[in-house]
Amino acid sequence: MSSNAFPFATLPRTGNLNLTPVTPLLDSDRKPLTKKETSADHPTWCPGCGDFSVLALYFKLIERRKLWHEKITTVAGIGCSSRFPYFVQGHGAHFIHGRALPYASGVSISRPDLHVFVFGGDGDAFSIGGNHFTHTARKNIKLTYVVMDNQVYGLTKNQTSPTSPLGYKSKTDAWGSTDRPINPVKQAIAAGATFVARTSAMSPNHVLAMMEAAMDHDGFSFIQCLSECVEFFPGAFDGAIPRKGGVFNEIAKEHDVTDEYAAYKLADVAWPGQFGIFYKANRPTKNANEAKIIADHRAKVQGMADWQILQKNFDRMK
Ligand SMILES: Cc1ncc(C[n+]2csc(CCOP(=O)(O)OP(=O)(O)O)c2C)c(N)n1
Ligand code: SF4
Ligand SMILES: [Mg+2]
Repeated sequence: MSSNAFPFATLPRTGNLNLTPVTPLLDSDRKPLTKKETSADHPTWCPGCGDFSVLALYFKLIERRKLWHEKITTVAGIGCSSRFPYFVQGHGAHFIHGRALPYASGVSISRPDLHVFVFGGDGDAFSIGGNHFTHTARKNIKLTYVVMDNQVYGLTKNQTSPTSPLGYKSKTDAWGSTDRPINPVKQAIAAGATFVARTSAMSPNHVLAMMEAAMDHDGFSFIQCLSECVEFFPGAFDGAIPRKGGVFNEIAKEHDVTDEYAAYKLADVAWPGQFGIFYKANRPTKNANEAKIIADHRAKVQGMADWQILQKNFDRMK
């Protein structure tokens, strides 16, 4: 056949195409990624923003847990905190405001080899995304959701959020908020989340411990992480920062994390409250349930062509 039949084959090569076979690298031979290899764009947060600390600890988690670029999956909605995926070198998506969880659920169910991390803010999670939070929790989708709670809408420059305290003055509540704030930990437990924890960006070792425990949990793991907005709500969490005269009360070792009612009660302790794992339960994930339905169905139609499967379904509907 003349080369004219395949004109594209005669095009000059622009790249350096190396066709020498390469020996696949074994995971055991790969080195953990360093912060330098994991960081992407320079974060655009205000100097001193609590979100820097959460990002640094995510890099640390990636290094400790030997997640390589092709396994890193970082999803977020919209907000200052939700800019997170831009700063991480790996798979990621900056999705629609409040809709990070449905998107991440699809990734989680279709790619069981990945652990999906979702980062976002209190507005993204509990205002516009409030319904998705409830349903992702009750469905027990396997992923880790870290809400960087600064008790304000930061990106849009100071509106009252669902976690802003009573009396908080903002552009939407010039005379102080009169709306009772939600308690994210209580909300998560009530919605059916199977791992519920609280931490603070000002306690780095604690954040890392919570993220590691969340990652190891087979189900929906939720972490409320207090993260100060130094621009619009400075000093919001001083009461939980020991070097500022506050107290960081870790949950007592005796607390039974499988006791839902005890967890709920503990979550209700007045500000600055308690920090650590409130609740943890083993329940089947939607990932496992869906995988079983698919496997059972595949077993029933084994050996059949696609059109035969379709015909069978049509016949059943007659
Ligand atoms: C559908 C839609 N509604 C409203 C907005 C405007 N908006 C962008 S971020 C945001 C709130 C962000 O607050 P939060 O989730 O607490 O994140 P933070 O900036 O505080 O980290 C709002 C209302 C939007 N982008 N899309
Ligand atoms: S506005 Fe607040 S939340 Fe946003 S980057 Fe600045 S300090 Fe952080
Ligand atoms: Mg916020």
